[in-house]
Amino acid sequence: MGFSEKQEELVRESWEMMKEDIPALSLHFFTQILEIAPAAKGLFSFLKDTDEIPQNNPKLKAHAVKVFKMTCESAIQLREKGEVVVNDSTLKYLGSVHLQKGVVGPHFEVVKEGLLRTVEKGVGEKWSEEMKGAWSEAYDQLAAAIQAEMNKEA
Ligand code: HEM
Ligand code: ISQ
Repeated sequence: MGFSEKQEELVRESWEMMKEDIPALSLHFFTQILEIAPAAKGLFSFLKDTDEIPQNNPKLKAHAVKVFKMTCESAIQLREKGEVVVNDSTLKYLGSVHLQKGVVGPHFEVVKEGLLRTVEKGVGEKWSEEMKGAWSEAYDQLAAAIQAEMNKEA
């Protein structure tokens, strides 16, 4: 437990690198998720009715970026405060969106794996076990906060 300065730096640094290549990495993120859990496709409004993951879809990109940005913010909070405190109304909103879309616990592991593979692709040679650990921890804490809100509402 405890998130170090080094870990926060690893997450920040890798996200900075990834920002240069959002279109390709967003696509990669979704591709990984659907490879692991093909049925997840039906959850996303912009994927439901297509055979392929649409290239350069603004909604798809925006969604993928939000997940990365929030995980990055989660890392910063973990370092500063020792816990993830998403603004109350954001958390309530995210809890209800995911609940309503039919997202369940195991999906969070799928998205985590997809996220880690995407960071790995995005940073290339900079990838390390330490970086993986930092992203994992930041994601897990954020996912726990969202799931706690989902459980409250269910
Ligand atoms: C929507 C974040 C986990 C599926 C969203 C939105 C955000 C978000 C910001 C957009 C809400 C909006 O603007 O309307 C996150 C974060 C996650 C997470 C930070 C984990 C830490 C998951 C998981 C799944 C999932 C595990 C299941 C595969 C969805 C779906 C939508 C959504 C289906 C609605 C997309 C649409 O059709 O418009 N999520 N999410 N999310 N999320 Fe997540
Ligand atoms: C979860 N929630 C919203 C958007 C997403 C994009 C990619 C992977 C997972 C996601």
